[in-house]
Amino acid sequence: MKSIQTELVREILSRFDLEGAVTEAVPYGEGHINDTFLATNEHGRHYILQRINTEIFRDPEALMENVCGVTDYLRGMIERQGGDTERETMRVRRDREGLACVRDPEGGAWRVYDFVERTVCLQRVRGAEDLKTVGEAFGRFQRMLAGYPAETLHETIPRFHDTPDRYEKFERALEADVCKRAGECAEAIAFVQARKRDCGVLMELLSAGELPLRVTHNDTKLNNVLIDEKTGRGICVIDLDTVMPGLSLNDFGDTVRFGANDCEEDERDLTKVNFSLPLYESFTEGFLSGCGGALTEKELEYLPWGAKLMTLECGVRFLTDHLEGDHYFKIHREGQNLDRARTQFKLVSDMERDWEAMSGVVRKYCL
Ligand code: ADP
Ligand code: GN1
Ligand code: MG
Repeated sequence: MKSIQTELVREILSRFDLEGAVTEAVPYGEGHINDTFLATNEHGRHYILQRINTEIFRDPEALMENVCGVTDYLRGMIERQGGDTERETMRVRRDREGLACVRDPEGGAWRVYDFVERTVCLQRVRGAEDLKTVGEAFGRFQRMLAGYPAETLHETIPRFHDTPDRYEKFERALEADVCKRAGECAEAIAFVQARKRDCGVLMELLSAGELPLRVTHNDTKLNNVLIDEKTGRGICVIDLDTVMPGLSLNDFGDTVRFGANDCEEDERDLTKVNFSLPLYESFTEGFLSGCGGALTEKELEYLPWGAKLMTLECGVRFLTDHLEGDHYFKIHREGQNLDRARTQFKLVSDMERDWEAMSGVVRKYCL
C-alpha cells in the first residue's frame, strides 16, 4: 500500500467495515484543514479517509454526530424525492463496533466516507455556469435543512463566523506579534483596522432579531460541492464539519469570496485579483433559485454584506494566522497566509467599488 503513513493508515482502514481489503491510500484534495486520503480496495472501489484536524475540531465525536445526523436526514429527504441516495449526500462508514470516528493511539481521529464517483471538484471556476450550479447546490442544501432540529447540532467551532470576535483575535495577535511579522504587513493591517466597524454589521442585526438563525454549512467553498461529470449539476455538498446554526448570508458570502473571481486564493500578483460581477450574478441567480424563496426581505437586502464580510473575515483569519506563525491553515510556502489575506482585501475593495451593482443584481433575481 502506498501512502505517507502506510502502517497507521493501513491499521485504521482495517478497522472499518468496508467491502474487501484496501490496497492503496494516497493523499488527496486541496482542503486547508483535514488530512484527506483516497483509498482503493481490491475491487477498485474508492473511499475518502480523513484524519480530522483535532487542533481545530476539539470534539470529533460530537462533530461526527452532526455529520451523521445531517447526512441521514438529507438521505431520507432525497429518498422521498426520488433522488440518488448514493450520490446526493455523503455516506459515513463505521468501524466494526459501529463508531463513525476511530481513534489512533496518539488520539488522532479518523473517518471514512464512500467516494462519490464520476464527479468534478473544482478548485477554480471554469465559467459562469459553474457558479450558478454551485449556488443552486448550496441554496438547496440550506432549504433542505430548514426543518432540521438545530438544537441537536453541536457547535464544532465556537464563534466560527463571529466577525467582531475574529477582529478582536486579530488585534491580540497584532499586539503580541510573536513572529515579528507585523512590520511587513502594515498595509494589510491598516486595511483591516479601517473596517473595524463594518465587522459588526451582521452580528448586530442578528442580535436585534432582524436576521434569522438557520442551519447553514458555513464553509461554502467551490471545492465543497461535487459536480456530476455528466449532467453538470452540483449534486453533493461535502465538508460538513461546520454545519451549525448560522446566517444564510455567510453561506452566500463565502462562495462569492472564493468563486466570484478568476484567481488563486493565494495569488501574489494582485493585478490578477479581480472581483467579477458577472460571476457574482450567476452565483446569485443559482443561490436564490436553490433557496426557493425562503430568504426574508432583510436577508436579501444584506446579501452583499454577506459577501463583503465573509471576504473580510477570511482575510482577517489568514492575516491573524500569518502573525501567529501559521498554526491554523495549512501552508505550502512561507508567506502564503499573508498572500491569501491580501487577495481577500483586494476583493473587498473591489466589492466596495461595485456595491450598488451588487445590490442591483440581488434585486434583479428576487423579484
Ligand atoms: P477539508 O476540510 O480539509 O477541506 P474536505 O472534507 O473538503 O476537507 O475534503 C477535501 C477534498 O476531498 C474535497 O475538496 C474533495 O475533493 C474530496 N472529497 C471529500 N469527500 C469526498 C467524497 N465523499 N467523495 C469525493 N470526493 C471527496
Ligand atoms: C478552510 O476546510 P476548507 O479548506 O474547505 C476553512 C474555511 C475558510 C477556508 C479558506 C474549518 O476551508 O473557514 O474559509 O479554509 N475551514 C475551517 O480557504 O476553518
Ligand atoms: Mg473542504
